[in-house]
Amino acid sequence: MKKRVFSGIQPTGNLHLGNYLGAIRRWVDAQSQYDNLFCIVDLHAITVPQDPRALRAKSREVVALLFAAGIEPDQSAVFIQSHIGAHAELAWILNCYIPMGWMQRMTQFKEKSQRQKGQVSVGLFDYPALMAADILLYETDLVPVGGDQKQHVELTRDVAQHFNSVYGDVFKLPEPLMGEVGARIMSLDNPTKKMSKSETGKGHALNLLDTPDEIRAKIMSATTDSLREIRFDPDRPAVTNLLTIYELFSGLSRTAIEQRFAGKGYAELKQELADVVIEHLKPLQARYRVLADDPSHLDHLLTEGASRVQPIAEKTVTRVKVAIGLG
Ligand code: ATP
Ligand code: LTN
Repeated sequence: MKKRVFSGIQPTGNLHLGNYLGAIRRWVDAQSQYDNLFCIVDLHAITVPQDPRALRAKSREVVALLFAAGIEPDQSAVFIQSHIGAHAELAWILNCYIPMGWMQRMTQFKEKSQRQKGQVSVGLFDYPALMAADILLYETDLVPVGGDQKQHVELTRDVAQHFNSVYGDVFKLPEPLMGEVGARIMSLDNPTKKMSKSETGKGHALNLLDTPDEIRAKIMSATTDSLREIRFDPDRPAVTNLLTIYELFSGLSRTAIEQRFAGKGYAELKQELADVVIEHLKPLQARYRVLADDPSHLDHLLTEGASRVQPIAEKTVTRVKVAIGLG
C-alpha cells in the first residue's frame, strides 16, 4: 500500500516560482511513490474577497498548470474543493473542537489580516480548520507544502490528536513534508518577504506564465546588495535567493555554482539565471496552452478526480458523525 499524499493550492493570483519550487515540482517528482490527492482550494480562496468569474477561471488555470507541470492523472487525483461537500462539513465539526487560542497563534492569519484593507472575515480566521478538514478527510500520511504551511499542518495534528484522545482512533495523524532547499523562495524586490500570490507589485514574483521578456526584466531588476562576492550566505538574503533558484533549476551543487560565478558580477548571475528559468518554463508553458485550449478535457479530468476522492471523504465524515453522536 502506497502512503497517501494530500496537498492544496489556492486558485488566486498567479502561480509563481515559490509555488512551483516549494510545492508543485516536488509533488510531480514524488508522485510515483505515493497515492496522491491534489486539491484546488476554492473554499480557502473566498476567505478574502474574490471576483466570481475570475475565481472560476483561476481554478481551471491552476488545474491546467498542475497537469502542464507534470501531474499525471493516472497517478494523482486532482479535484476542486467545493465539489466535495464533506470539506465544509468536517471543517464545521473541527471548528467546535479547536480552542480560539490555537487559531490566534497562526502567523498566516496575523499577516493576512493586516494586509486586508476591508473587513477581516471569520473565514480567514478559521482557515486552518478547513485546511485540517482537507487533510484529515483522506486519511493522509504526508502533506508536501512550503515552509509557510508547516504551522497549519501542526495544528491539524493537534486537533486530530485531541479528537482521538476523546473519541478513540478516528483520525490518522499526518506529517508535513518539506524540501530542505526551496521551502521558502523570497520575493525578488524584497528578500525579507516570501514570494506570494497576494502581493501584486510588478517586480515581486516570477510567475509560471510570464513571457521570457518579463522573466528576464524581473530578474535583471531584482534587489541585490552592495557586496561583490557571489555566494550562498544566510546574512545576504537577496543573492542567496537568486542562487537558490539557480540551484534548483540547474541541478548544480552549491560549490559548483559558487565556482562558476567566482569573480563575476550580479549582471552575469542574473543573465544566467534568466536563461535557466526561461528554458525550464518553456515546455511547461507550451503544455499549458494545449490544455487550456481544451476546457472539456479539463472538466473531464476534474470529474474523474472528484469521483475518486468522494467515497474516501464520505467514509470519514460518517465515522466522525458516529463518534460524536450526530444523526
Ligand atoms: P498567498 O501568499 O496568497 O497565500 P501562496 O503564494 O502562498 O498564496 P498558496 O496557494 O497558498 O500560494 O500555496 C501553494 C503552495 O505553494 C503551498 O504548498 C505553499 O506552501 C507553497 N508556497 C507558497 N509560497 C511559497 C514560497 N515563497 N516558497 C516556497 N513555497 C511556497
Ligand atoms: N493553506 C494552503 C493551501 C491548502 C493546503 C490544504 C495545503 C489548503 N488546504 C491542505 C496542504 C494541505 C496554502 O495556503 N498554501
